[in-house]
Amino acid sequence: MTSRATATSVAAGVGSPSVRLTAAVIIPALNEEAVIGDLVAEVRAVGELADLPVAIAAVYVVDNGSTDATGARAAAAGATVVPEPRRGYGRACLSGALASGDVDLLVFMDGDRSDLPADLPLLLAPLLSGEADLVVGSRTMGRAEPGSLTPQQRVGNWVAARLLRLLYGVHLSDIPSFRVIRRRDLLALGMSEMTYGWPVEMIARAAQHGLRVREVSVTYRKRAGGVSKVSGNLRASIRAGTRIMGTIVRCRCTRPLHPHR
Ligand SMILES: Nc1nc2c(ncn2[C@@H]2O[C@H](COP(=O)(O)OP(=O)(O)OP(=O)(O)O)[C@@H](O)[C@H]2O)c(=O)[nH]1
Ligand SMILES: [Mg+2]
Repeated sequence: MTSRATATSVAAGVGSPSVRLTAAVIIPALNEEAVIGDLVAEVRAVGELADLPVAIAAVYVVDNGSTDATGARAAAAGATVVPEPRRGYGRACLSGALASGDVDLLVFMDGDRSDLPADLPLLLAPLLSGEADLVVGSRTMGRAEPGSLTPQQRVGNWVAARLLRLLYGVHLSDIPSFRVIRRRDLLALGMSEMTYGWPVEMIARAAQHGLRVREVSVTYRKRAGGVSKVSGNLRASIRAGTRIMGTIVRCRCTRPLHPHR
């Protein structure tokens, strides 16, 4: 892991190959003790790659009120644990973003080890070359392992992506968990959605702010352990789907909150 002190940190330098930007990886986690240690180790291994174009300053696991050993296992694997007892996927992501301090980029990925940290360079490339401001990893365009996405997830994500295209002109094939954005851009979006609407709010608000949203193909793995909280549960899936669609429409009709600092 490269410390921030050893990396040149110039936020305005995105697009300049001579500047090595810093990144914080933020992992929201609720009862993921079975997999969180391995995931943090994978992220740290990617951080050690000599040719990684950014310096990973820290890995933040936001422990969202877990009742198992998620926090302890994340810490043992080398993550900085951010306690966020108020439940909600979006709330956990925002707490991680606010805790991350003065880094250039924020990387978000799920805590169930479905996203592949080794794909990080693919997500970074369009942002570092100056072609994009928010990059998301499409699982449907890439390689989703059999069983990693349920049919209802695929249909729901497709509908959400069409709605985003219709209302915001953003062309995406998926609403994924793996994302990269400049920290200052994220905080300027004034994010307010605290549950599963967070990813679509990020995309909608980014489009409203004139940020360029791009997707790249990534690999998506089947949850390696622990209990499925959303996609494997019909009621939770309907609740999440309703929240996601409602957020897309709400963002079209309302102004964002004041920027976070
Ligand atoms: N459900 C839920 N997940 C949370 C919460 N806070 C953080 N998370 C984490 O958010 C990530 C996404 O949730 P998942 O349970 O993987 O949702 P999913 O990928 O749609 O479905 P499954 O993987 O089948 O459970 C995981 O890392 C969770 O541990 C929360 O309040 N509720
Ligand atoms: Mg999952």
